[in-house]
Amino acid sequence: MKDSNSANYEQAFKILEAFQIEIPSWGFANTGTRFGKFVQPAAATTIEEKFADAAEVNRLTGVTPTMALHVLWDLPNGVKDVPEVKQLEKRYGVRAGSINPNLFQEQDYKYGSLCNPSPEIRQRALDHMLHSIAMAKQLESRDISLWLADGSNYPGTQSMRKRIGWLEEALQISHSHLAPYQRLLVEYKPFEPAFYHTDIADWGMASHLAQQAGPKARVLVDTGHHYSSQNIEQIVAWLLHTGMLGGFHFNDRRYADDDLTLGSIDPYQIFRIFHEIHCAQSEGQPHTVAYMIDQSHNLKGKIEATVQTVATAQELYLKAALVDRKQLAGLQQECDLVAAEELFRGAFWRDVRPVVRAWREARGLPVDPLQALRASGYVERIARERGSRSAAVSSYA
Ligand code: PSV
Ligand code: MN
Repeated sequence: MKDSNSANYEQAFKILEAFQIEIPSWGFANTGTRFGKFVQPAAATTIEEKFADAAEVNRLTGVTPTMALHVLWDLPNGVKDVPEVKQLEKRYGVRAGSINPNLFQEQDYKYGSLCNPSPEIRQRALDHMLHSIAMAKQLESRDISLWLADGSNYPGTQSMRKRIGWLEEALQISHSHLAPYQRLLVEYKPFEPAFYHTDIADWGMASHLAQQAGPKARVLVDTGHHYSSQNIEQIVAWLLHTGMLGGFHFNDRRYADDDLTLGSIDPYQIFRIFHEIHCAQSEGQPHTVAYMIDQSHNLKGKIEATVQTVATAQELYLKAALVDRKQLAGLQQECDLVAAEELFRGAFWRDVRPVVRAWREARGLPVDPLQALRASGYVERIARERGSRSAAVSSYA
């Protein structure tokens, strides 16, 4: 793409216009590792502060109109908190996005939630699911995004097969409570906090459960939830092919689920994932794919890391869209490996930053959102205002 070629700019602008990404409320709160927490004076400690930070990211980037909410962290009083969230939506111009039930914090869930051997605890977990769906309806949120911490640590201590059945049943019941416009996204993760078996360990299990649950259930791919060197774009290709891709939790990782800034370790991987999605779309397979971020930073500034992630996602999405897919298909057909690879890699190496800057300018957005954030003094101001409170809060929320 030549920077001076206005036709190409027009195409690129259309692509950028179509891209939005959801930011997580928990990305603005204090967080840490299981060894400790490094508090930041600018961290949000209330739902209002999270909305304010989300609004700042949206002001700077223009592509983050929704914020994912985690039920116990953001809506601790359940539906009673909905009116406040609605007011905050209006005040800050950011809507509630996906609703994330929380089935991993209560003491009852030590041996599992929806897969707990105790019918009472399973019922409690199911009630929480239904309550989360009800809240999502009141907030007009489309996606209920389910991640389970369920699993076991020692072989022979749980019946994996019984637990599959319990899960199927719970997800079917949950699905039957969805409004027509809603979806149930099933997230998988191979380990942590359970280390012997996880009840929804991979995309195959998630896809099976989603299909059993009903037609509005899909799979959620968290890029951090894979073994090292796993081919995530192939998983994405399969989920697209089978119509089961629901969305992403984007982050990057070097080892386990370490929630690093998107593209910081392997931007080529995200490019390859986006390429699969663009291919499916251009082949006339419409998919509703929710792009979401799942990162909680404790070393980088939270707002800065979020803006950095959003800008990186836009660049990689655009690069992947600019692959000449027609030409690539021809080269693949001829098995011209080197030419195909060069064409593919060539798109990855293209510097799309000038066109993204031009698009921001055309939209009246700051041309360099990171620089604009620094110049705005927003982080310094909230650090002054929130400082002592933020240091005193020692939980995720
Ligand atoms: C679990 O590791 C997870 O990816 C789930 O999506 C949770 O909701 C989120 O992280 C919490 O940070
Ligand atoms: Mn996740």
